[in-house]
Amino acid sequence: MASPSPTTDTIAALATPRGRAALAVVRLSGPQAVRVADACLSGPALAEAESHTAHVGFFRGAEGEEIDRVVATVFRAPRSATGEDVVELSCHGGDFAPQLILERLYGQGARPAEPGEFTQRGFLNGKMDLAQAEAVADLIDATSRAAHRASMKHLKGRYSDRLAELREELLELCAYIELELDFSDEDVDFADEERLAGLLDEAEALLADLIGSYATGEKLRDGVRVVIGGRPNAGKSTLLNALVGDERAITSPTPGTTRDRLEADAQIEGVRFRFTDTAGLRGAEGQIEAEGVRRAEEAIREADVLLYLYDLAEGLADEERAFLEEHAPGVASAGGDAGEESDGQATLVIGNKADLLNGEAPTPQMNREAAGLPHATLSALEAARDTDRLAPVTDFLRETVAGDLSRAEHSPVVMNRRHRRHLRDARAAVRQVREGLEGGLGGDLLALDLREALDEIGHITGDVTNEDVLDQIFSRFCIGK
Ligand SMILES: Nc1nc2c(ncn2[C@@H]2O[C@H](COP(=O)(O)OP(=O)(O)OP(=O)(O)O)[C@@H](O)[C@H]2O)c(=O)[nH]1
Ligand SMILES: [Mg+2]
Repeated sequence: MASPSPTTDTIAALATPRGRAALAVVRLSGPQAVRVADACLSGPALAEAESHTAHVGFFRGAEGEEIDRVVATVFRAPRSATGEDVVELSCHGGDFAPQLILERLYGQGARPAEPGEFTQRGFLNGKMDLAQAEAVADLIDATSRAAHRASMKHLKGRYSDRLAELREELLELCAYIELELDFSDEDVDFADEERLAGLLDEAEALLADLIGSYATGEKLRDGVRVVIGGRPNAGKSTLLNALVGDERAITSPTPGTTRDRLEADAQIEGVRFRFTDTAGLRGAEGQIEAEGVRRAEEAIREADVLLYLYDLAEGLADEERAFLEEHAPGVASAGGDAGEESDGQATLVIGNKADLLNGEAPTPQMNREAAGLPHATLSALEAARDTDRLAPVTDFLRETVAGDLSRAEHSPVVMNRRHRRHLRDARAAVRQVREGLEGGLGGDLLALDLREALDEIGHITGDVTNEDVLDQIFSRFCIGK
């Protein structure tokens, strides 16, 4: 994006999607917003209008012809979303009125807004910090109720509050080190060192908590990746179809029907689950099949959750049990763990085709075969017709995100990779302070590392930033936002 000059340019854009609709909204922001709108409107004189008032009038073309009847709402600087004068024109939707209106506004001196430019101006004018501005984009991009809820919380500033808390903590440390102590001095009071170590612990704990929350944030933002694995003919594709309520995958009694990964989505409890059906795992016979198996294994490695299917009548083969032990160490993580790297793969072993057992309960031997992992019996075929029968699977899936949902409800979760990077760098800097302290480093050097940690936090909130980064962030937005 060209470098913004919010004090001079007036920008205009359509804030609603193009195409057939009852209404559309065209936004104007900048010092000339009111003048430009007034030049095109007959009826109200916005120049005299008070802030936060709405006015009905005709929007006219260059020749004075009527283009549309609109409602113009005026927001005066600084009490607007951008902090500048803003006029919002509600016009009729469709392909023509909004475009004609925009062209006329451009003719009067407004220029087309870049993606995210309205929000960027709001940020530059102190209306919100960068983390909140990014939450606006997340809110628009949300593909599930859970993601929407989490971004809404960020927008309301709860995440920014937590970052402010962290900043305070680091500033206190800085002050302590810079002003009060010289740790290279032999006579440093033991109590002072204790206090400093305590402050470092608190800062590190706050950072660890935020960094650890990214695993949850990622699941809420992109969905939980669930892979359906198992041998050929186990009923994987049948289960996928049942889970998404649609005949997405081809099923057939011929083993080896599915050759490639196939993805389909479903929402459970407001969370998006992204299911991947895979080729059956077996010693491959041909090149295509070998590639299918390779892709299946890759999908299994990448997933948050593995649903491993086998045919109850056949039981689990030795190599399957070995596979399960290797790929799923039994860490049925609920995702609520604060540790960063400990998010193991939740695995449910499913004995399928229970309908063929003629009502016989699965034998203890079958349960033993689950390699110590959670186990359920199912008839994917019947579940496809009657979704209530999917309960053993959907209950398990619900359980795997229960920790994430409760975490997102009670504390801020990091949903942004850029933020995680800065948080990790901040943690590295704090760790360096601790090492420096142990190595008897002088206070001025320790303070340098702390300043670096503070800078990293500043990059998230936008207190420390540069134009390129801002451009990159705001270019993710839609035009008109
Ligand atoms: N009776 C019964 N048949 C089932 C059940 N689940 C799947 N089947 C049948 O088993 C056969 C194989 O099912 P698929 O879903 O294609 O199996 P798959 O695991 O995807 O097989 P590949 O793609 O070849 O690896 C089909 O004929 C299904 O109708 C079940 O619960 N009960
Ligand atoms: Mg299949």
